[in-house]
Amino acid sequence: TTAQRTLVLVKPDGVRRNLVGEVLRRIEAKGYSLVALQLRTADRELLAGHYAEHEGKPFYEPLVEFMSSGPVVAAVVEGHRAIEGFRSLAGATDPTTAAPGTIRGDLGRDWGVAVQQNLVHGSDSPESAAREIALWFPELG
Ligand code: DAT
Ligand code: MG
Repeated sequence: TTAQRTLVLVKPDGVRRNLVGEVLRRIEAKGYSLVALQLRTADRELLAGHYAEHEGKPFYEPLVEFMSSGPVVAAVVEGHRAIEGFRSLAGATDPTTAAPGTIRGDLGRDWGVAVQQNLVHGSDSPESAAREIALWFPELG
């Protein structure tokens, strides 16, 4: 089967800027379905698990600080090749170079804020997706 599940986050900047509906609209317009959805402020323990691959990097501390600064929307999104497909909807990590038409390219701001404030997260592989879904939605496991 080609159906995949991916873990999507609308980061605290997206929630603060009232862009949750816009992000979910783009996901649904693409034809993906929501399997699970929650609004929640993540604690450092959850974020340490989520961003384990980045531990020790210079941007790790500010990233965890930012990600715990307010509520995020966490979603499990399902559809045909949804892992790669949502990464494509999101655009490149840096909003400056993210292509127009993408979430980060259209809506991301990089003036006066750090690059971690790039609105959304999407799992980058089937292994990451399984790990991240288990962290954020243990009841789905
Ligand atoms: P992505 O979110 O596109 O998968 P990533 O996994 O490489 O990017 O990094 C996770 C987050 O960390 C990213 O969304 C923003 C932040 N980040 C990445 N590289 C950074 C850097 N060089 N400086 C500051 N923040 C960075
Ligand atoms: Mg990543």
